[in-house]
This record gives sequence, structure tokens and C-alpha cells, in this order.
Amino acid sequence: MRIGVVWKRQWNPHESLRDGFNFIKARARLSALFFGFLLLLATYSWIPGLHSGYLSGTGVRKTLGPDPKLRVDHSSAKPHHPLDPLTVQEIERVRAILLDHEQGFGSGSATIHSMALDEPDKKRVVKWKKGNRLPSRRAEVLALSSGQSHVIIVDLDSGRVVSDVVNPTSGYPILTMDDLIVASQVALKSIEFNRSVEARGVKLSDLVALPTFTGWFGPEEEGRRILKVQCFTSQDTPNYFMRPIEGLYATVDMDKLEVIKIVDKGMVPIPKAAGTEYRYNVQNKPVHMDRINPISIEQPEGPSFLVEDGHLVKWANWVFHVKADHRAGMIISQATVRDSETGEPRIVMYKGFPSELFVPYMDPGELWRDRFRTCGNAACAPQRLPRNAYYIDGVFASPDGKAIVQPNMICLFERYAGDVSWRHSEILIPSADIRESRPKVTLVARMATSVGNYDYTFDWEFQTDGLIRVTVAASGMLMVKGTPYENVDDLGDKEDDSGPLISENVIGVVHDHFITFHLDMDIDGPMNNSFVKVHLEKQRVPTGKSPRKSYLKVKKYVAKTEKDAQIKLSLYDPYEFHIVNPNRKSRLGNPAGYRIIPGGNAVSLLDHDDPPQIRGAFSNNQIWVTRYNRSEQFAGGVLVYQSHGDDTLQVWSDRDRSIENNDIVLWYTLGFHHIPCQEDYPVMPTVAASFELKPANFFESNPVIGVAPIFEKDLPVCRPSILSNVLPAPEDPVLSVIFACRDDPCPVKLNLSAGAYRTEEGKPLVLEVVRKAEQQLGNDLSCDKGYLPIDGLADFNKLSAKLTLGDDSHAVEENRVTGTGSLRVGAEFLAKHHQQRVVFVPDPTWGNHPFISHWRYFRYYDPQTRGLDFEGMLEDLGAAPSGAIVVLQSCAHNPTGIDPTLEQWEKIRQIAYYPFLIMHISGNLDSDAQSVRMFVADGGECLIAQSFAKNMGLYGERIGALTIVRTSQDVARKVHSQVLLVVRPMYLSPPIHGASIVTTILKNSDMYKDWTQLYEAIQARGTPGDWTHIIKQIGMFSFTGLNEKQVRWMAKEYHIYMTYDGRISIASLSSASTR
Ligand SMILES: [Cu+2]
Repeated sequence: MRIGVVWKRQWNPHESLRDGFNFIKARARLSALFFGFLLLLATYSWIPGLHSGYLSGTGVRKTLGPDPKLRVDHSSAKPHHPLDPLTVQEIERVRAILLDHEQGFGSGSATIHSMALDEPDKKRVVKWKKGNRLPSRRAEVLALSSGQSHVIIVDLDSGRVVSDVVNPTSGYPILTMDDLIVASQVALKSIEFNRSVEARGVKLSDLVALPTFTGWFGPEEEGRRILKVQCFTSQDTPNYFMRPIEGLYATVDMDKLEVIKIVDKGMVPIPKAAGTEYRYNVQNKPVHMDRINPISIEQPEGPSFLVEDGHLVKWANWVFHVKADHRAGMIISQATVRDSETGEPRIVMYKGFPSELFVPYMDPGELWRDRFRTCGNAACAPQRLPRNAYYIDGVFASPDGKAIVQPNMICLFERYAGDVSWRHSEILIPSADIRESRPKVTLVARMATSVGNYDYTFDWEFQTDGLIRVTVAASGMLMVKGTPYENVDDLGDKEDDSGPLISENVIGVVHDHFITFHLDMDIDGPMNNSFVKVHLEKQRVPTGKSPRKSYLKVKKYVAKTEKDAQIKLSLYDPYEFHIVNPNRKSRLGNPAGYRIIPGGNAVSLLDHDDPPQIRGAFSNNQIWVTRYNRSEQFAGGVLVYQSHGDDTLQVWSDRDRSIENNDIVLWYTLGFHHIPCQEDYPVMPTVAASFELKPANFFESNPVIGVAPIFEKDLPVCRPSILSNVLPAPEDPVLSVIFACRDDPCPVKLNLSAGAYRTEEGKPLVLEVVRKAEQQLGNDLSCDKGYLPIDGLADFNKLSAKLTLGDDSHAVEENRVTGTGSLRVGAEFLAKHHQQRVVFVPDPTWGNHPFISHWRYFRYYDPQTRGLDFEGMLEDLGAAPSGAIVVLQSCAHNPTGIDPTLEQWEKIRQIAYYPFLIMHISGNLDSDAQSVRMFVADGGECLIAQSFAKNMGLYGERIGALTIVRTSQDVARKVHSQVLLVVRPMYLSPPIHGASIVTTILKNSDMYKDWTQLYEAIQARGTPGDWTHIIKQIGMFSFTGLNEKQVRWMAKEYHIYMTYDGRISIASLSSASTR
């Protein structure tokens, strides 16, 4: 694995990689400026250093935690603890002091490569208690000036630079953002380099240039800071890592800003873009597995931990300090656990952090041989972690000394996965049913970081039994190499040494990962710690004493000096490794201790005289113990970039200082070999490795014996619903508009979706004739509230059929008409008794109309002409299978408002085999009903559904009528009996009130006249406005022609809601709302 980072000049961690990618492309098009780079062999560091941080310009940006309560105002933050990181104000003050100290910082000739708290002496920190004055605050600055690496100590209390020394060891400080940008720019200014890119058919606008860090390989590269720039193409993919331009790179002198060398080893096919996509929303690869239901840990009573003053974490029996660090990522300090007998806080570890990372690639080629250490300038990705998480920001300095806030860099959360801390079931005591167990709930401090091609997660997990587990997980993109071959069979004996073929033209280069942790263990105090090797030694049983031949015996060896503690792990020579405090004994006389328990691990097999291994020498052993030395923090040395390996853990340990009964530091190197395989393409599933720090005779007994189990009564009810597999219904175009409008807090909003008449005040309009009918019903004491028969009010059925078919209808006269209910009853009846189940509905139609599962659209609306697509309609209906049911709206088509002419109706009548007519009638009955009556006139059969919602304004009464016209009285009778069977399980007996109102109006000639002449009455009163829609209906709905996107935009920007097909109802408008 190698690590790379894609950077943008205006760096914003909230933007996705894709944004960065587009940015790169855009910038590349503009100026052939490329910000991608690959970070290799730099100092280990986890934040970017760039000029424009969050704090430049408009002021301090606050943390964007998921919980608004967690927001921190960094502009006024103050330190509370001696180990608290530099605050924004302190960073700005250091910057001001440096500007006074050295003019180069103002002119740009001196650059800040890192700035962090210069931690006070350990003794002072250990003595410090809350409420005491803080020890003087100091900053340590690593800067490059005139080609020399300066270590500058700034005292914030006195406002002075107290020391400025040139670092005596080899190497350079962490590269800055500008270094990386400049390296790309320098390479891309080279005509020769660009020509080589274009010769490969790669457009410069698709080019991603990544500066790759260089190692140190002797005199040729001595005395100058260099970077190598490698290229990828981003054509048709955000995953350019899988599309390397193999065999081409440029070496750049970072101080002279010139290309030293361009290497072009000839064309190697660039791997294809297909199959490299990994974004969920973009890829459409089928997933051949069942869906996993959403899962989450919830803490209804909130988290059990407390974060005091921003960095001090208190949880269960633990207290520790946590902070973000520009180089280590996350530092845990002063981890203290409470004694299980006395409650006394006991220090376990003074400081723990990942100290160095080493990733050698197994390709000795010139470009690849350098790629062996991947550290540096990683972007700490804003974390998307468990919902019960608490977030802590990082505050850092940019190369010009300005403060940068990295939000949500660290997160804390409690973890419980049903695991058991301890358990026992007792079966041999029959009288007692003993089943004891304790849950394993842990607290995790996590830092996740995007390091270009790789994403790393570092977890420090604290257990109540005193154990600390450290886990490193890596995922992301492999660094791959282009190859001409597409199949292993083509390779033959030409097999690439550097790794296996993992996709067509893609070699996954074999590499190792090593991460060395600095673990400053202070068991019960900083002094008096010893490192004990607890050896399991095989003993022979003396002949004849026992049938057993051998057994294992524990022998302890206390390491005297550092060389005694250079440990290479071996399964065949097993040891436990303890850090003990011989001065703190348990009641039984055992020294209090902690042991380090290695997890799966790997060792570096490179020769010790191989230059990468000289610099990565901290991986020579898996365990080291050194005498505490304030300056020995980073296992690869202060300056790692191009260093000669003269300041590593190996060098310090070889001093062989005494470590017995002293202040000592434990180092642990965790590693794995990585032989890539096909599953690592195009993105690698997470691999993880861990180790543990576990109490050994530290407590008097099991410290969690008295912890409460989890009681059922304390848990939230969380039972799977038998309906949990029900998928959410697709969005209903009308209902969702109504809900969206209802939930819109804007006081001025307009819902144009509902097609119901409204008064000026926006209230539903009640016709006067309806009021009159209700009064009459109210006064008629013979009216009761008894059940209606299943087929409803006989008068209502007859009158509504007459209304539809006309007074002189033959069908009515000949008793060929039956009916009750309306659309839904008709649909159910057809579903049960009609052979041909296919239903044709107009495209578009009202959302309730596709009422049977087998429905199809016929063409109706032509968006080009905004009129009827009559040709299309005839064509579709002509092709319908014999007996197909055709749903037709008799007039005032919903939602388009467009109707066929009478001539067109006649043609439709001739081909629509089985019409189900939806009747819209209004003031002008006879003309509205004309189309319907045409279908019945020649003795044809049909179903007619009519509603009294709109024409009488009886929306809430839910009153409608189904009229079924048959060819004979006999058929009509049989149909009627079956319709009743349909009705019975649906609603048994229809509601009485609406039917009574309608019947009253239709029976009473005066009221009937009032109703049918509503339009005339309005006109006679001189009511302003055009009321012709009452008689035409056409115009109540209007098709605006807006598409769904435009409709959503109208709702968002102007709070005007309409159905997503762009239909509006004129009836929803009033003079107030149109203002
Ligand atoms: Cu790897």
C-alpha cells in the first residue's frame, strides 16, 4: 500500500473526493495545474499544511458536529490542561512572534512545516492538578529556512523565541501543501513531460499528477529536496488510482524548482476505466445478496462518558486526555484507571500514539524502489460514525502560520455488540439456578483519516476490566502498476516480479505495512517501571515419575538494558511481555503490571543494509523498550523526509541504556504483508490488525465482578415488526404535495394541487342548494339514521342513472341499468367477473384510476401540441386485446383538461370494446353527458362512475354512483346480485347523508333548477370573474407544462406547490393567494 492525497487549493474536508476530482480536472483545464500528489516517505503527519484554512478570511469556523450542542467556538477557546493542544489564539500569537523573529516568515522564504504544543516536562504535567496554574505554554515549530531545518521553541507567556537551532540529523521536515503543488506545476511546465503524456492519448484535462515522495539512495540525491511526479488519467472515472500512466515520471528539485530528470520507459497500456467505479449512486452493479435491515446502537439515556474542558474523557473507571495532533493523528495521554478495591485513580500510560508508518513496496524499479514509506499530511476525513458518537476537532497551523480547524477529527463512542465481559452457568448445584454474565461495553476513541488512496482508522478501545485494545484498519485504493498483460496465461514466464495481476493491465504491487506505536507506560507512576519477559520453558519430566514426558514452566527475566528488550516474536519461543512496577505490590506480593499482547503480525524481511530498511529500522523488532527521553517521540526521527536513518528507534535503542526500575517507553510494531488480490479491486475491503494492553496483577481480583448485568427492563423495546419487510410506498404525486405544503413553515405558501372549489378565504365552498337540502332533511322527522340496504338508497340510484343517461334513456326504461357505489365497486366487480383483466387508462390520468394490477396506458396527451394525441389514442386502443376495459373520462379530463370532440368520441366509441366511463358533470348536464350517452344509445354496455364531490361540492360526503348498463334486463339482474356481493365485504351499507342530499336535490324541481343553473345564478348576481369553468369544467385544472424538477424548484424557491406532473387547480386560487 502506498498513500496519496488529492489536494485542492481551497481545501474543504466536507467536499467529497469527487468534488476534489472535478476541481482537479477544472484546474487542469485552466492552467495545467495539478494538485494531486502521492505522499511517500515523508514525516508522519496527519493534517494538511496549506495557506487557506478555515480561519482565513471571514473568521473562525465552528465544529460541524452532528449534535448542535457539541459546537465549539474555537476563536475564543482557551487551554485548560497542560497537554491541551495549541488554540487558535495561541497559533496566531506564535505566528506574530515568528514574524518578529525572522523576516523570512513574512516574505515566504521561511516556511512552517509543523507547529504544535511543546509539551511541558513530564514531571510538571504529572504534578499538575486541576485548578493549578498551567505550566508555561510553548510551541515547537519545525521550519525550513535557507535550505536548513530549524527547530524553534516559542514561549507564549513571554512572547519570545527561546530557542532556534538547526536540527543536527539528516533529512527534511514534512512537505507542505505548496511543496506538493509546486512539484506538479514544475513537472507540467516541462514540454517534454506533457508531450509524453499526450503521446499516450491522454488529454491534459484528464491528467492527475501525484508527487511521490522519494527516499534516500546515496550521493546522487544528496543535498537537495526532491520529489518525483507520477501520472494517472481520470478519464471516465473518479478512481484514477486504477488508471496509472506507467513508466513515466519526472524528478523535481524542490528548492531550485526545476525538473532534474524525466523518465519515459515507453508505452504501457493504461488500464480501462470500466469497473473502477465505487460510488453507490453511480454504479449499477447488481448485488446478489438479501438486503440487511438498518442497524444502529442507540443510547436513550445519552452516552455514559463525559468530555471535560474539550479533551479530558471520563468513562466508567477510566480517565484520559485525548487530542488531535498534526503528526500522530490522535494522542492519548495520562490514561488512568480507578482501583477496583479502593477507588484510587492509578496511572497506566502517560502517552500513547502511532509514532511512525513504514510501507515498503517490493519493486526495485527506479520509481517504485523509492516508494517505501508512506506518511504525511493526511486529510482527516470528517467522520461518519455511530450515532452515539461525540466529536473533537483538530486545530493546526498552515505553512504561513495561520490556524486551521479540522472539524470532527476524533470521535468517541461506546460500543456494545452483545459480547460478554465474563460469564458462568452453574449446573452442579441443583438448588440454585446460577447464570451470571456481564456485558462487554467499551469506549472507543477513533481517528479516521483519508490519506489519498488509503483510508486509515485508528481505534483506542477501553474496557472496564482495564484492557486497552489498539486497532489499525486500512481500506481504499491500492497503488497499482500498469502492465501490457490482461490474463495470467499471457504472462507465461514473463510474470511480473512486483505482484499479481488483479485486473486487466493492472498489477497490484506487493508491499508491507508497519506501524510503530509509542507507548509510554507509567504503571503506578512515571519511575520504577521494569520490563519483564515471562518465558514459557519446556521441562522434561524425570523418567519414571509420571506418564507425562514434558510440561511448561514460567520463568521471568527482567530486562536490564535496551538491547535486552529488542524483541523478535516467535510462536516456538513463547513469552509474555510485562511492564511492571516492582515498588507497587499486590496483597499477594505480585508487582502491579500490564502486559502487551501482540495480535496477528508480520516482520520486515528486507536486508538491514537496504536503504529503505535503514530508515524504517524501527520495524526491525516488534517490541522495544527504551529509557524515557523527551526528544524520542517519533520512531523514524524528527526529520524523516530523505533522512539517512540516523535518528531512528534502532539508533536510540542501540545506546543500550539501563531500563530497569526506571521511566521507560514501550514500542510495538504492528504489521502485515499485503499481496493484492482481485477482491482488492477497484476498492480494497478493510483489513485490520490490533494489539492489547492488559492488566497483569494490577488489580487485586477481577475488577468487573460487581458490575451490573444488562437487565431486560432497562432496555428499549426493539422487536422486529412482522411488517418490517414492507417497502415504503412510492411517492404519491398529490399526497406528497399536500404533506410538503402542510409542513412548509413559510407563512406565504400556496397549494395548487387540490381540485376543490374554495371561497375567498380558502375554505371549501358549500352550495346554497346543498344547505337548503340539508335544512329540509334536518326538519324532516321521518328521516332516520338506520342502515341503508347494501345497494343504498333506491331513489338515489335511479335518479343518478337518469342524470347520467337522460330522462328518456332506453336503458333505464328497459331496466338494463343497475348500480351502487362508484369507481372502486366497479373495479372490484370487473376484477371478479370480467375475463379480460387488462385495463387501459389515458396517459396521463388521475392517480386513482390505474385500479387493477394489469393496467396499461394509452396515449392521450401530446406534450408537443399540449392537446389530444388522437392518432396515438386510436392506435393504442385499436391494438388493445379484445374485451380490454378502457377507462375514459367523459369530459374535463383530469389532469390535462383536454377532451375529445364529439366526432372523436364517436370514433373512440367504435373501438373502445368495454368502456368504463368516468363521468364528470356540472352545470350543463346535457352537453357533459353527451359522450356518455353516445356509448349507451345503440344498446352498448358500459360502466359509468360519477361523483357528486365536485358538481355538488360534496367532497367530504364521499358520495358517488356506479351505473352499469347491460344488454338485457336479465343480465342486469344477475349483475346486480353480484355487485351486492362485492359491496358486502367492502362497506356493507353505504353512508346515508350524502345520498340523501343528492336525492333531495334531484327530486325537488326547484332545487334541481337552482343546482343546474348555478352558473346562470352567479352571472345574474354579477359575480366578478369568469365562471365558465363551472359549465365547462375545462380550465379548473391546467397543465402548466412544468417538469418535475421545475415543480420542485417552484416549491423550494417560492413555496408554490403543485402536482409533479405540473398540473395546477385554478380552484385553489383566490385573490388573496394570487397577490
Ligand atoms: Cu496494503
